[in-house]
Amino acid sequence: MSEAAIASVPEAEAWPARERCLALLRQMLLVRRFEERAAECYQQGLIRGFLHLGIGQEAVAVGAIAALEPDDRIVAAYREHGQALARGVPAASVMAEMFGKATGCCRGRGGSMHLFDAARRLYGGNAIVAGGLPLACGLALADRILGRPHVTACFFGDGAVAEGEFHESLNLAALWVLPVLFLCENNLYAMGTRLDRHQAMADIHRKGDAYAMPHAVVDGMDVLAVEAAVRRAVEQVRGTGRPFLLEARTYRFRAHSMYDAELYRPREEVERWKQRDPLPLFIARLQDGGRLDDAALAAVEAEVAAEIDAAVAAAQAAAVEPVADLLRDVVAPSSPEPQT
Ligand SMILES: Cc1ncc(C[n+]2csc(CCOP(=O)(O)OP(=O)(O)O)c2C)c(N)n1
Ligand SMILES: [Mg+2]
Repeated sequence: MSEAAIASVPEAEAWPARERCLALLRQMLLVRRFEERAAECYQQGLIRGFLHLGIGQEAVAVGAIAALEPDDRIVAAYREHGQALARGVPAASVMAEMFGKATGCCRGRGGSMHLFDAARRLYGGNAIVAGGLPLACGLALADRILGRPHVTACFFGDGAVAEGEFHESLNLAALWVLPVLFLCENNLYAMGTRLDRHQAMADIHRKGDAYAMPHAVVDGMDVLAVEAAVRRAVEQVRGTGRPFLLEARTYRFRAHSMYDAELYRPREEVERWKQRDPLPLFIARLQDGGRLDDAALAAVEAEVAAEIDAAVAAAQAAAVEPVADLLRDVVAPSSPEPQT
C-alpha cells in the first residue's frame, strides 16, 4: 500500500469558519500535550498499567468527532485519549482515571484503556482488539428499533481487520441496516505487525465491497480532510440508515505502548511520517491562510498547558476509591424474592 495513496478534499470545502478551525487546533493541541504529559507521569510512576499514546493520530479523533452530533454514539479502542478529550470528557476526569483515582471518569477502575462516559455517549475504551465493533452494532440496533436518529461512530485499528468480529460486524450491520460509521484508524501496524504482513488485500476500505457497504479513504494527517470525509459519511449514514466504512491513513509516532523497542519499523519511516505531523501541518495551513498569528497560537498553548497542569495537580491530590466501595457496580444488589 502506498503511503501517498490518500484522498484529499478540495480546497474550497476544506475551510470552515475561523472559530471552528481554532477549536480544532485547540483540541489537537490538548490531545498532544495531554499525552506528552501522561508519558512523563508514567515515567514518574504516577500512572501504572498500560499506556498507549496516539501521538501523530490526533487529526483522526478530533476531525471525526467534530463532524458528529452530541447524541451520536462513539465506540473507541484502547488508544482513545484523543476520542475522550475530543468528545469533551474533561482533561481532569481523564487524567484522574489514568491515575486510578476516584475522581476519574470510571472512578479509577478502568484506566487508560477503558475511558467511558455514558452522558457524553462515549462507550469505551475497549481493550479487546475489534471488541468495539459488535458493541457498535448493538448500540445502532437499539437506535434503529427505537427510531432514534443517531449514528454510532466506531473507531478501530488496522489490527482489528484481522479479527472475525470485524467481518461479522460489517456483515451484520449491512444485513440489518444499522447506522454505524466504521472508522478504521490505519496506522500501518498492529503492535509489531505491519499491515501487509497480515492482510492479503491491504486497502482496508475496499473490504466494504464484500459487504455491499459504501466506503472511502482519507488522509488521517489532515484534520480538515477527516472532518469533511466524516461529515459526508455521517450524512449518508443518517440519511439512509445504512453503514459506511471509512479508512483514515495515519501513523503513530511513539511506540505501541510504553514497553516496545520498536524493532519492527525503520527509523527513516518514522521520520518520513513526522514530516506530515498533523499539528504543524494544520498550524502552518492556518498561518498561511491568515487565520492564526503567533499571539493567538501562544494563547491557545498557554490555555492548554494550564488545563493540563490543573488536571495533573487534581489527579495527584485526589483519593483512590475506598475499599468499602469496591463491590459497587460489580455485584448486583440481591433481587427481591420472586412472587408466587
Ligand atoms: C482479541 C485480542 N487479541 C490480541 C490482543 C493484544 N493486542 C493488543 S494491541 C494489539 C494490536 C492492535 O493493533 P491495531 O488494531 O492496529 O491498533 P493500534 O495499536 O495500532 O492502535 C494486539 C494484537 C488484544 N488486546 N485483543
Ligand atoms: Mg494499528
